[in-house]
Amino acid sequence: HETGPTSEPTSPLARGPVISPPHTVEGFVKAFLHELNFGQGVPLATSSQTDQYLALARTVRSYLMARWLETARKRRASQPQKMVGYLSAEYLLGRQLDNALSATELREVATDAMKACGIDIEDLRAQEVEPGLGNGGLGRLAACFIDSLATLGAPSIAYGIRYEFGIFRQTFVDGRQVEQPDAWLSSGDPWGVPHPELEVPVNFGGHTERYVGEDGRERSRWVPGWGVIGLRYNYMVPGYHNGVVNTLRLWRARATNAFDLHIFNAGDYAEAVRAQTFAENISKVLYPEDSTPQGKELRLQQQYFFVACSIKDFLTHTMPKGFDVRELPERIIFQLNDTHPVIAIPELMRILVDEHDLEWDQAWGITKQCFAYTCHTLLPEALEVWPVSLMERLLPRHMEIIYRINEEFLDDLREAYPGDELRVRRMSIIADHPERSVRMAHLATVGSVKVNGVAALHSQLLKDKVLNDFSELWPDRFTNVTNGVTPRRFIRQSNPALTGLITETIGKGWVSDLDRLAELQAYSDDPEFREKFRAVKAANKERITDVLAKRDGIQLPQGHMLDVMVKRLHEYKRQSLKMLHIVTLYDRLISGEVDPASVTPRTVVFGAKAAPGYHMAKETIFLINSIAKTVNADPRVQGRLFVAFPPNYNVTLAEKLIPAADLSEQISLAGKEASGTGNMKFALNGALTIGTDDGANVEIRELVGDENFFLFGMDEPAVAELQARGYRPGDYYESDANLKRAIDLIASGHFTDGNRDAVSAFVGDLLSNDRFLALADYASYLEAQDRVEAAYADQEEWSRKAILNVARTGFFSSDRSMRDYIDRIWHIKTNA
Ligand code: B1H
Repeated sequence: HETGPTSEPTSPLARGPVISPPHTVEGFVKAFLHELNFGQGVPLATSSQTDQYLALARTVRSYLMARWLETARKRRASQPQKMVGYLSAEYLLGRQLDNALSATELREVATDAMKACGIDIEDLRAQEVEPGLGNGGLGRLAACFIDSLATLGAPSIAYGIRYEFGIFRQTFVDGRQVEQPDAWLSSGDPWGVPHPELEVPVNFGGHTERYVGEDGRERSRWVPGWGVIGLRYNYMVPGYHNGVVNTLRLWRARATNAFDLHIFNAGDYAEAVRAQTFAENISKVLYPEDSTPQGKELRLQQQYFFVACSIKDFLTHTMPKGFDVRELPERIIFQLNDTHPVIAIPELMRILVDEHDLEWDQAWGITKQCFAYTCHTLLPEALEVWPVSLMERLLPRHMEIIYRINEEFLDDLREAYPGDELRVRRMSIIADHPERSVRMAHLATVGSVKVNGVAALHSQLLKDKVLNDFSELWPDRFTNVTNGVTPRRFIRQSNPALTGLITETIGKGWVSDLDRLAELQAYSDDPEFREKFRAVKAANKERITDVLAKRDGIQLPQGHMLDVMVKRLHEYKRQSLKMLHIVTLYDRLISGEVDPASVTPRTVVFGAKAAPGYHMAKETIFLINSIAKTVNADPRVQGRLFVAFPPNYNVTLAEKLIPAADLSEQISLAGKEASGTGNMKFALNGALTIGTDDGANVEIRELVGDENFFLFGMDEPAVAELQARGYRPGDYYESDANLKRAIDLIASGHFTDGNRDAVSAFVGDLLSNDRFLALADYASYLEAQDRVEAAYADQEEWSRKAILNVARTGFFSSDRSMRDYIDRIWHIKTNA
C-alpha cells in the first residue's frame, strides 16, 4: 500500500495533482527530447529510428500516465465501489502508438512536434512491433473490451500474462508455413511499466496435510513443493476523449531467490540457473492454439500463475488494508474469458477457507457471486479438461477443493433429479472417461453467477446443447452478450477516409456512440454520397496495394473486386470451401466455358495462421499457396482472377486490409463459429458479407436486411439433421459436375507441379470425411457467389448496400457489448 511522504511536503509542486506535460507542440518537443536524452541516453543528432520511436512512445506514455494517476485518484475517492476484474489469458492488442495518440487527442501535436525535430512520425509508427499476445478472435475481443471499458469510464482492471513471445510470426517456405518466434520485446517495451519491487509469490506442487485448528475444526493445509514470483507490468488503456486511463496488468514469472538459494547451497550453480529458466518458462510463450486447447502442463501453470497473481494483487493492493473479505461480492466481479482462468474459482475458495479461515459454506456463498463465465465455443474438442492426475500433482489443494465443490454439487443434483444417475454423471465436474479429468466449463458454470455465449445463436445453442443440463437446472444463469469491436481502432484509426466522410456527413460523436451511424441510412440513395463512398473504398484499395507491395512484394492488380477471407485456419471455418470456389472460377476461365470479358475481375486475399501442430490446417495453407502460384502465373486468367496470401496476418495488417474489402467471407459451417468478430469489422467498413447462418452473421443479416447480405448454406438444424442421417461427401462429389471438376483438378496435381501426393491427404479427407460439410454447402455457395457478381456489376446498387451495411451495424460496437455486460451481469456503476 501507498505510504506517501513522511512529512507534509513544503513544495507546492509536490502537493498538487500530477502535472501532465502541456498539450502543445513545444511541450511535446521538450518532453520528447527529455525522453530521448535522459531516458534513451542519446542526442537527437545521432539517434536511431529505434531510439526516436522509444522516446516518442515514452513521451506519449507520460501523457497517459498523468491521466492514469488522476483516474486512480478519482477511483480511490469514490470507494467503496464495485469493480470488474477481467481475467483473460490473451490480449491481442495491436499497435499502441496510434491508439494512444488519438485517445488523448495528441495526434496533431505529436506530428508537428516530430516535424519540428526533423522527424516524420510515419517512419516511427512503422517501428512499432505489435504486442501479439493472443491467437485470434478471443484475444482481440479482450482488447476491444478493455478499450470500451475505459471509454465508458467503467471501474475495471484487466489481468493477463506478459508473454515474452506472442503469437508466432508466420513465414512461407515453398508454400508451407514456417513459424518464427515473435520477439516483440527485443527492442524494449516502452508501453509497459514494470514494478519488480512488488513481488507476488505463487506456489505449485507439493501435497496437502490434514490438521486440527485451534477451534478444534479439521482443516487442510497446502504444503507447496515449489514456487515462482509474479512480476507486475502495467499497461495503460486510454478511454476515448474522456480523460480516463485504465489498467491492463500483465504478469511475468521469475524464479524465487529461496528456490535458487537452496540449490546454490547444495553447490550446484548450473542447476540453480536451470531452475531459474524453468520458472521463467511460465510466461515465456503464448500457446498458439486457437479454439483447440492442448492439455499441456505448462499451460495449466500459466493459467494458475496469472490467476493467483491477479486475485492476490486485487485483495492486497486494490482493496484497502483491513478489508473484510465477506464484502467481496460488493467489490468485485471477475469475468472469466473462456475457461482458461477458471482455476480462479478454487483459488478464491482456498484463500477464503485456508488463509481467511472462513467456513466452507460461507466461502462458497461468496465465491459463487464473484465470478461470471463467458463461453466462446461450441466445438466439443475445444472444451478444456485437465487430467486429475496432473491437477493433483501441480495443484493438490485446488484438486481437493474441486472434489468438495463437486461432491456438494452432485448431492444437490441427486436431490433435484432422484434416480437420474445418468444426468448426474453427465453434469459432474469430474469426467471418468477417457481419463479422469476436470471439466473446466462445468466448474465455471457451477461457480459463476452468470454464463454467457457471445452471439444470439451461440447462446441459444449453449443452452440447448453444450450446457443443456445446466440451463435446465439454472435457466436464469444463462444469458447472451453479443460480441462487438471497438470503433476507435477498427473505423477511426484503420479507416481515416471513411471516418472523414462519416464525420462530414453526420458530425462528430459517432465514434463513442456508434448507433448514430444510422443517420447515414438517408444517404444511401444520395448519388453524391455514394460517389464519395466509392472514392473512400478506392483510396483504401490503393493503400493496401502499397502496403502489400512494400510488405510482401505482392503486386495486386487494380480495378478488381476485393474478396477477403481472414481468420485463423480451421477446418470448421472452411477455407477449403473458398478454395473450391476459386478453383471453379479458374476452371471456368481456362476451359473457355465463360467469356473472360463477362467475368467480374476478382482478387481473393487470404490471411490465416495455422496452429503449428494442426496438420490438416497446414496442408490447407500449402494448397492455398499452390493455387495462388498457379492461378497468378496463368496468362489465361490474367486480369480476371488473382489470389494473394500475405503471410503473418495480424492486427496491423487487418487495419489496412479490412477497410479495402468489397466482400467479406464468413463461411463457417452453421453452428460452429460462436460469433466471429471480423465479420463485424468488415460490415462496419462497408464490405458486403457472403455468409452462412452462423454466429453473429445471423444478427448482421437481421440488421442490414436480407437484400444486403449474401446468405447461403444449411442452417444449424439442417446440419444436425444431415449429420444424424449420415453425411456422405462422396455423394455430392458424384452428383455435382462443378464440384467434381474442381476436386479432380486439385487431385490431378495441376496446382502442385503435377505432384498428386502433395494433395492426396487433403482430397482424401474431403471425399471420405469432410467433417465440416464443405461439399454439402458447395452448390449453394457457388450460387451465392454468382449473386455477388451480378450485384457487383451494378455499382450504384452495390454502393447502396454497402452504405446500409455501415449505417445499420452500429450495434456491433464493443461499447454496446460492455453496456450489456454491465446491465445483465456485472451491475456496476460507470464513469470514472
Ligand atoms: C474462440 C477460442 C479459443 N473460441 C482456446 N475459442 C484457445 C479457444 O488457446 N486456446 O486454447 C484460444 C482461443 N477462441 C473465438 O472467440 C471464437 O471461435 C469466435 O467465434 C469468437 O468470435 C471469438 C470471440 O468470442
